[in-house]
Amino acid sequence: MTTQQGTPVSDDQNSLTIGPRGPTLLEDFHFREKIFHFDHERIPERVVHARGYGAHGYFETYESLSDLTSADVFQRAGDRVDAFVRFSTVAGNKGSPDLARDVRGFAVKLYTKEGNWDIVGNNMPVFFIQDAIKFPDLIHAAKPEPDRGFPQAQTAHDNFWDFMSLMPEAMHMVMWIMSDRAIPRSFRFMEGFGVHTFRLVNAAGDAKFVKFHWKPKLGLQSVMWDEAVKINGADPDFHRRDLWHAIQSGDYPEWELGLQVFDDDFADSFDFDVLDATKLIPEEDVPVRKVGRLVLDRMVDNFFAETEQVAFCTQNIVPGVDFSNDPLLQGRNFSYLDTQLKRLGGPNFTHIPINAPKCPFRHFQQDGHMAMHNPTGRANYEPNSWDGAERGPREAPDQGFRSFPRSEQGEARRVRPESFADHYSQARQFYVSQTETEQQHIVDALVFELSKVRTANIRERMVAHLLNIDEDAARAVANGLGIAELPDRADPARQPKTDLSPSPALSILKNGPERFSGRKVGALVTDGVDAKLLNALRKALKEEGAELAIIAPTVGGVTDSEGSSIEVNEQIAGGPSVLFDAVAILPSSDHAATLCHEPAARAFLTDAFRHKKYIAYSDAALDLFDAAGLSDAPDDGCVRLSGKKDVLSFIGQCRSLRYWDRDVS
Ligand code: HDE
Repeated sequence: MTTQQGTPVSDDQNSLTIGPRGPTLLEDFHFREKIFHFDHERIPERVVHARGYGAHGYFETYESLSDLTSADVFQRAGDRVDAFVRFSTVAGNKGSPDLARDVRGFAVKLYTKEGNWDIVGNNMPVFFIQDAIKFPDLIHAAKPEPDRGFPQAQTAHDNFWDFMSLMPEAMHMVMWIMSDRAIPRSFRFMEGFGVHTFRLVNAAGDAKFVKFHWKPKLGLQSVMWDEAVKINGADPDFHRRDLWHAIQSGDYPEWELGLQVFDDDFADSFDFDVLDATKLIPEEDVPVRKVGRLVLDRMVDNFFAETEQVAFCTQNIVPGVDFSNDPLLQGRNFSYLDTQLKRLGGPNFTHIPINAPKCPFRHFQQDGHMAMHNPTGRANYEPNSWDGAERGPREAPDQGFRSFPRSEQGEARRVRPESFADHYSQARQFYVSQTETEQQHIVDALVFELSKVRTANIRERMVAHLLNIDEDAARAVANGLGIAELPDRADPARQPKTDLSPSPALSILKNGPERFSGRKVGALVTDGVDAKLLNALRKALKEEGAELAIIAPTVGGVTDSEGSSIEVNEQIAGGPSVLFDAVAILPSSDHAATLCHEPAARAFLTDAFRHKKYIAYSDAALDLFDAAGLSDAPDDGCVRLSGKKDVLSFIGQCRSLRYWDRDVS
């Protein structure tokens, strides 16, 4: 061990004092340096998206897109560039739980040969507001109320819904955040969206509009709200642990990059303005073309150095990509550079390895706090008349980034475009595109959140907006809130369209996985567990690409029916069923009573049942069903395991993730 200066350290246990009990000496430079450094370990957390988790990987292009864009990353099939991704929640602070009802950030940095390209997206394709000038208000309203400092990582409070109810433009996004999209099962099972319309520009200078999509290979999956609440208690790091575990065990998560490409004609004919970030373009109207894949295959070496210090900036684009006039995007292009200065403390944050380009870079920018790369040689300006190495870099008119030469004109005014005035049509389209189960979840979420709102007026204003979206939903929410008389419908700036076709791509349940891979079964076992059955289950899950976790009365291990010792992953109280996608209840007949007397074991089963999970069980488990008050429970979503065939049919069922038809009333 040395000091930061490299001086060898002889004693790191005791500070330097006069005599064994005397005062500490100022000359103890080792102590002074150690404490000084510790005192300065923190940097400001991100003002939004503070809680996040990052991983490394690569992006691979499927085919040349040179007809569409000159971006180097898309020129050659099979080309790979390094990538870094940070997933996040928005409202909570750095220590907030992973399963907050919230939008998830999906920020991707591609280290291309022509510079870093950041696609700083979310897991929802639309946003709350149309103009960046409202962003501070939105975030202030969502974060803890300033006088009391709570609630943390929750939108279920008066300030948030007060603001929402006064912002009709937010209604589409309200439907998204009240849907199961806001409580994903894992980062691995969620989509990402660039949200804004961007441009792709080819070598000839022809431009098309584009929207970016990330499609998870494992399909979409979310949890239920009651599970989310319980997961937050049982494992507040559920999402980061999931990503860590998947990557460490070699099960690398993968997303495909999809492009929705369209031209001015489509933009002009589309029902909504493509510059309005509260609108999406249904995939049924403009299909998503898959052009490459993103694979995450390496965790960071150090969380702070990489995940905390990574600086995403929407303005980091590369030749062949350009912005649109979306006013939200334009505002972000200002904000991200600004925020990095505050967070990372100086203008040289690109010198931090995670932010540095991996391609050669040369410029005349110099000095400043913590400067690591300064120009070498004599010239630090251009033009200059020096030769050779002293001359320094020069601009490259042919290869360098050129903004798409669009023409703009008009008066400088503060005005919201007329074409942004429809606030309800796509909110309705989203709602009617959901399955009945998903619609019920949206209604339940609205009732839950608005029931936390103390001001009756605010609750009513929200119902007044819902009446413009779907009358049945509005009535159901009003009922849930105990509003006897429906308020008048909110006065819309433009009459909503009620005839937009449903878009199946907007539903999670219509876009689930084909297999159970990447998921986990929790098996609740006791001593004497049927060895053959457990092995068959473990083997079949492995073949499916899924995992088995063993939950038992003690963590010290259990002995199976053949006398072998089985490693236990969780003690019952620490491994509730909310942590698993499906469960197996496999006590031996000699020890079933132990489970029946254990409240956590009964809760394991009742929760799995209530959360509509597939449940495999052995004969002896029926005692636990009785003890849990579920004597009549075994239904078509419960599979009695007596041999290998049953194991396979259980896994076959698990592929549909939940038994939504279960009646839990
Ligand atoms: Fe952000 N956003 N944002 N945002 N955002 C930040 O930049 C901002 C918006 C998004 O993992 C901040 O580095 C404004 C939309 C992600 O490090 C800040 C507006 C979308 C992340 C900022 C928006 C996003 C951020 C805070 C309204 C989806 C986390 C820390 C115009 C398309 C990136 C930071 C990471 C972070 C500003 C709206 C996504 C303050 C002004 C829309 C994923 O610059």
